[in-house]
Parts: sequence; structure tokens; C-alpha cells
Amino acid sequence: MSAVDNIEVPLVVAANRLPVMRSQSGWTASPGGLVRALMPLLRETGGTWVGWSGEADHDEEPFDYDGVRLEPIALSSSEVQNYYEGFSNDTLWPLYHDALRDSTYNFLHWEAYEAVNRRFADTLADITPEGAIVWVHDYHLQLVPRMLREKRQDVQLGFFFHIPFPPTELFMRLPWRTEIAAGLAACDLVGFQRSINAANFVSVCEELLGERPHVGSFPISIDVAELEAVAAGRATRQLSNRYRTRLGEPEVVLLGVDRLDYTKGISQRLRAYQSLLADATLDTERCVMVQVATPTREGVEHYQNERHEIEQLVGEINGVHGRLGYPALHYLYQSLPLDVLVALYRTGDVMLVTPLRDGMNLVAKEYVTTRLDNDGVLVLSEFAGAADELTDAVLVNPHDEKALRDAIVSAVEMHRYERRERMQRLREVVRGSDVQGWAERFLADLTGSHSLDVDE
Ligand code: ADQ
Repeated sequence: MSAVDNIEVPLVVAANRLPVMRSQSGWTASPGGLVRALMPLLRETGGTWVGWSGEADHDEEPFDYDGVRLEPIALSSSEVQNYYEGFSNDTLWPLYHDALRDSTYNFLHWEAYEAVNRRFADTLADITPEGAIVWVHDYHLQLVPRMLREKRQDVQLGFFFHIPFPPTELFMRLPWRTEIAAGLAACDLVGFQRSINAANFVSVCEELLGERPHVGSFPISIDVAELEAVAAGRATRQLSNRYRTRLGEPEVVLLGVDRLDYTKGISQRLRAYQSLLADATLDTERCVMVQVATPTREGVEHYQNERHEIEQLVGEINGVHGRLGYPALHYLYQSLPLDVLVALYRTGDVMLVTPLRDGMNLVAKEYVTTRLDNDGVLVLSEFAGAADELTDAVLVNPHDEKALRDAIVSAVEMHRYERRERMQRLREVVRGSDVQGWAERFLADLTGSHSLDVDE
């Protein structure tokens, strides 16, 4: 019997977003493994998901979706600007990702963050059944645990960070550092992607609060069965063959798939490709690159700047190295459906996952899982959480342009036999730890920890 089978109390999940999006035909499930992993648990335990619908100035009534109660939290458009784009994505996001960009520290943003966190906590306090498990997700909601704990001592309270937790010297820059550390420390368990993130949080709590929180590392994963099924489909194979034909039957397809975020290292990657074309180490008769970038956080200036930089580079690369009918780089600023994404993974001979900092990076895990042919090479940044597990990738420091060039070349030149060996091992690693197992491990630790705390 799995740990989750033992959970007899309801589970309540709180995340910035509800697990659904509004489409023309009504609500549909948001893509991604997190939703697929948590919805069955919520259904089985009669649970609830609390989150924002994604639309500003909309007050929705609670509703049922796929056997799960959804509890919408309303946000005004000024809260979207100040809590979401401001504090979450222009203060916390850059600071927690190695301060790759300057954070704004704005008291109005902080006030909105507090107010929205309070709204989540009040809703949770009202709707959570006696003794239930409350699982709060990610950096948007760090104040919720303490606010909820003040009202409800009976709940088992866990938090999971999808993004990194920074070293003390960076965290200390936050004007509201004590409030945030105390917000999180009210949990029975705070989970992180990597043990280094957990250690950073422990140091922060010891320094600011003089206490040692209960933490753990729980590297998140993907829905392996779903991705393998999509990859095995005939339609996916046919689509992948069509893509290769459309790309001009090149010997090597290099591929990047990311949200258009400055943490993902897209411009560094394109510059490395540009320099390999410029000195003829790579040849466009032989290679072509595809970069897919999902639009994201377009209201935040750092993202607008990053997009301009990338589009400038795409123009330069194709202007200088393209041939009529054969661009050197195909760039899509689009979000793609899963079957198209998987067909692209199957087409990419060299997958470039080179973030400057990333909590985990699921694209890396998706790529290896869909390579049912045991072919393809993953080039992976040491600064992605996934590097802890995917040690058979070509690991690289993406801050070092020469290293990035060398990694791309060694992936392009890698012998078929070595590619196969590495890919088999990578696939085994991901198969051995899917997203369902991740949720089970977190909840088992949380429920164990709670009874321990009570006994003490
Ligand atoms: P993200 O920063 O969004 O997630 P990632 O883990 O790579 O990063 O997940 C991106 C997801 O979006 C993947 O499932 C991918 O398939 C999908 N995606 C990317 N580009 C797409 C496109 N053009 N069209 C459609 N889908 C696309 C945050 C953290 C990560 C952490 C996850 C989960 O920043 O480090 O791995 O949460 O915890």
C-alpha cells in the first residue's frame, strides 16, 4: 500500500493558479504534471484546490471540476500588477534565481502580496475540514502558512517550493525577510527541489528566527506514463517525420524549449550557436536549430527586454547564416500543445536545456522520457535542479560561453553507441521517480512529521 493510500483525511491544495483555464468550451484542465498528480489525490480524499482563475476582476463562485472542489480567489487588476507581476515576479523571482536581474523593492507591491496571502489564508481557514492536510505551493504564497496557523492549529501544514531558495546573503537583501521566513517556518514541513535549497532555508531560519524548521528535498518529476503514451503514438511519430522533412532533412536538429524567461539562458545559448556558425565549427548544410519560447509575464519589463534581445539575435543569426528557404534558426514565440511538443522532442537530436538557474526543469525530464528510441543527447545546465539526477547528460556551465560551445560540439559529435548508453540510463532515472511518487513522498513525510510534532 502506498503512502497516499494511507491518507484518510482530506487534502487541500493552495497555489497561485487553479488547475483549470477558461476556454471557449468552458473550463479545461491546465497542462502539466502537477495538476495530473494532485487531482486524483484531491478526488480520492474529497479535497479542494484554492487558487486564482487567471482573470483579473472576476469574482467566481466555488465549483466542482472533475470530482474536485475548486475555490477561486479573486484578484483585482491592481493586485495582479502589484502582487503577481510586482512582488512575486519582479522581487522574489529574480532574487531567488541568483539575482540574475535587479529586484524591485516596492512597499506597495509588498502590501498587495500580504493582502492576497491573507485572502488565501482566510479562505483556507474557512473551508479546510478539521485535521485536514493543507499543501501550499510556491513563492507567491509564502506568508500563508503562518497566517493560517494563527487561526487553525489542527491542520497538517506543508509547503513546496518549485523554484530555488537562495543563499542567506541574497535572501538578506529582502526588506521583508523576517516576515517571509516566519511565514514559512509555521509549516510542519517545507519541501524543496534540491538539498542545497533546503540547507539555505535552514540557515536563514537559524539566523533570523533562531529556530530550525523541518525541511526535506523532494525533486519534482513528470507524468512518465502519459508522456510515454503520447510519444509511442503513431500520430506523434508521423508528425516528427514531417518536421524533419520540413526542416530540410538535416543531419542534426538542435532544440530548445523554454518559457521565455531570462533564467532559462536562451540568449546565451543562441550566442553560443551563433559563434559556432560564425567560425564554421557548425555548418548549416548539416545542422539546424529550433527554439520554441512560450510567452510569459509579458507585463514585466525584464521579460520585454529579454524578448527583444532574443529576437534581435534570431534576426542576426538568420540574416548572416541562413540560406534561401533554409533558416539557420527556427524561432517560435508560441505555446504548443503536448502532442506537438513531444513530436518536436522526438525530432531534436540535441536538446539544449541550459538555464542560468532553475528549480528543477521539467523539459529535460520530458525530453528523455519521450526518447523511446534511446537516441538523442541532452545538454543540461549544472544550475538546473535536474542536474542532481540526470548525471548522464552532457553537463555544462552556461555562464561560460566556451564551455557551452564545447558541450554543443561534443553532443553533435557523440558516437551513436554512447548516445544510446547515456539515454538508456537517463530514461531509467526518470522512470524510477515520476510525479506521483514525488507527491507520495512529500505527503508521507508531512503526515509522519505532524504526528511526531504532536507527540513532542
Ligand atoms: P517553469 O519555470 O515553468 O517551472 P519547467 O520545469 O521547464 O519550467 O516547466 C515548463 C513546462 O512548460 C514543461 O512542462 C514544458 O513542457 C512546458 N512548456 C515549455 N515550453 C512550452 C511551449 N512552447 N509550449 C507548451 N508547453 C511548453 C517551475 C520552475 C521549474 C520547475 C517547475 C516544476 O521554474 O524549475 O521544474 O516549476 O516544479
